[in-house]
Amino acid sequence: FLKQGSTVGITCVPFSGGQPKGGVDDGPVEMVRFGILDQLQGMGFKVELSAGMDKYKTMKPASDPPIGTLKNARYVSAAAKRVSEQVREHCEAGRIAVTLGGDHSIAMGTLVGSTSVYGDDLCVIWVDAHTDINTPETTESGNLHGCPLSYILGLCGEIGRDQPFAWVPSGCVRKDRLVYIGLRDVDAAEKVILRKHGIKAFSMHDVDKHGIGRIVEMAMDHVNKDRTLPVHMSFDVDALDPSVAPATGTPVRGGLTFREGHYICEAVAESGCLVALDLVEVNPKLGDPESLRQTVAVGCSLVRCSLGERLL
Ligand code: 5AB
Ligand code: MN
Ligand code: MN
Ligand code: MN
Repeated sequence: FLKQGSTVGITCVPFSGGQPKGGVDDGPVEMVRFGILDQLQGMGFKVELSAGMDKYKTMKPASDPPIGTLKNARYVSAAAKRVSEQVREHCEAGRIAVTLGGDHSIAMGTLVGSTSVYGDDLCVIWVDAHTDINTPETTESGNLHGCPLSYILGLCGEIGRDQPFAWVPSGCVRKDRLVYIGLRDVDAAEKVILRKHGIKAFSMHDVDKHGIGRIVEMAMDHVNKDRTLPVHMSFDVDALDPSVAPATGTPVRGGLTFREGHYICEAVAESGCLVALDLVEVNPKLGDPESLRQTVAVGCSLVRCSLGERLL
């Protein structure tokens, strides 16, 4: 994994269709402008960038009426399908697949891409204030960035398995290979889903109680006891406290500190198991220029740490 591959495959996904706020589609370009590609090259990686990032903006179908409460379902599906192909190519070539979002609905694509190569060995560490596990039946907002995991784990009812998402191999990630860190805003219906399926989750309460070092160890022990399986980390920047990452669409108070967020990334890098990373929900249009700079900078720094940048 991280040790063997020295090439990082980056997929920029300027996409905001999984939620209502414009601007999150500018996340990737701002991170590139901030220098993430050069920074990774500076760390000694060869960097391969997926082609055609502008194409995402042109994929919006002429007509995309709601399916149940789901908004932009066809648009999200088309974008996520393309993401899945780009991530699969990187994984097939043995590159570490880094996807810069965009809203979190694109994780439907990144996880289909990584599991299509690594199969159900793949472990998922989902760092987020939210669980993003609403089904098309339970989502109240109808925003698909709150739903990707229900599709991936195969928890959707009929609406989810039907078009336009029939291409998603439902159940491609095993429920016992998913673990959450950072939760503090979970919908009632999502709590029922977690309990029903016994999905392992560490909330901010658990982080306060045990400390981040212990939490990451427990999370890894749950999904990857021997530290031999491939890991896909999906990092929603809103896992961080809004004082650390203010420019994001659904901020929630009481999040991870700057160091706690970085510690997770450093520990995952140290495990040597990382094969794919998503960094999503950076929205440069929300807040003043300083909030923007701070959030983009922290996003880039989380990516570098996940790929092994060391303090000493
Ligand atoms: B994010 C909420 N649960 O379904 C919903 O930012 C929020 O990718 C989802 O974690 C937040 O709309 C999605 C209320
Ligand atoms: Mn979130
Ligand atoms: Mn999320
Ligand atoms: Mn969010």
